[in-house]
Amino acid sequence: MCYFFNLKAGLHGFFQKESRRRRVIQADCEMGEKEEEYFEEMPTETLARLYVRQGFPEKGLSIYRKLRLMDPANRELEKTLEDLERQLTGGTGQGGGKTDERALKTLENWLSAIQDKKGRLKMKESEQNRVLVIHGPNLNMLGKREKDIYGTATLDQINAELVAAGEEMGLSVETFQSNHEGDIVDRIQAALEGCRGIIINPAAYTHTSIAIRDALLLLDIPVIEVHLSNIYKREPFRHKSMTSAVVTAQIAGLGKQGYLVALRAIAELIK
Ligand code: CA2
Repeated sequence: MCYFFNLKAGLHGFFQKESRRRRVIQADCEMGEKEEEYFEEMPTETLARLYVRQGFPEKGLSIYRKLRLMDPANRELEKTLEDLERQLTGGTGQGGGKTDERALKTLENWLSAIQDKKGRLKMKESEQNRVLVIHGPNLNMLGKREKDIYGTATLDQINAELVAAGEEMGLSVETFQSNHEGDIVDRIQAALEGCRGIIINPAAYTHTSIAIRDALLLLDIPVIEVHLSNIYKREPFRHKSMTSAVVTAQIAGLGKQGYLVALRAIAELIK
């Protein structure tokens, strides 16, 4: 009796193993891989995990696929397989693509991650390098009147050039124009918060404003005074600047180029 049961159990085991082996072979054939491989290598989750961990995810994937065919109701296995396929195909969920297509996709993902990171770093860098450009009274009329003295470019054009040049230099350029002395003082005071440099054309206030001079004295960042015209070649009342003695440097007579020279100088000074 005992022998009979042992024999029955043995046969049962043999048939179970055999049918499992057949399913493996069938899985193998379905995937177009070689039959012999599976006699050498019995697919188990441990083996699949090992392959993935050791840096052979494709091998691991192939074993997981076979395991799924053998145990299609295993939800956990299904999920592991999906995750691995997603990793290998860069999130497309297609597991059957060619290896080089997958490699390309992975490289593309890496590249876009690197580009994102680079963009964020560049943004951070320029956010940290804020430079303020202040234009005093009547400069909003540039390019509209007195073109022979101040040039043909409008204030908007000058500002756009400065913003673009700033981007090239890793600077975030903010521009501000006001016809009111107190507003200019307020803006200079606000620059105490995180601004790395100032370019200022105080226009007519150059020759009169002790308030702007005092405000500039509060700062310990590079400040460059710019004038479109050469004020020393003009009427005597323009020869005196209230601000020149409290700024880092003064540029006069280069037209709109003077602002770009000043920006380059600030970029160098804050490096
Ligand atoms: O040369 C400069 O940049 C000045 O700062 C310009 C001031 C002037 O008072 C300074 O002495 C030198 C004047 C800016 C007035 O801008 C205008 C632009 C177009 C039309 C009329 C005025």
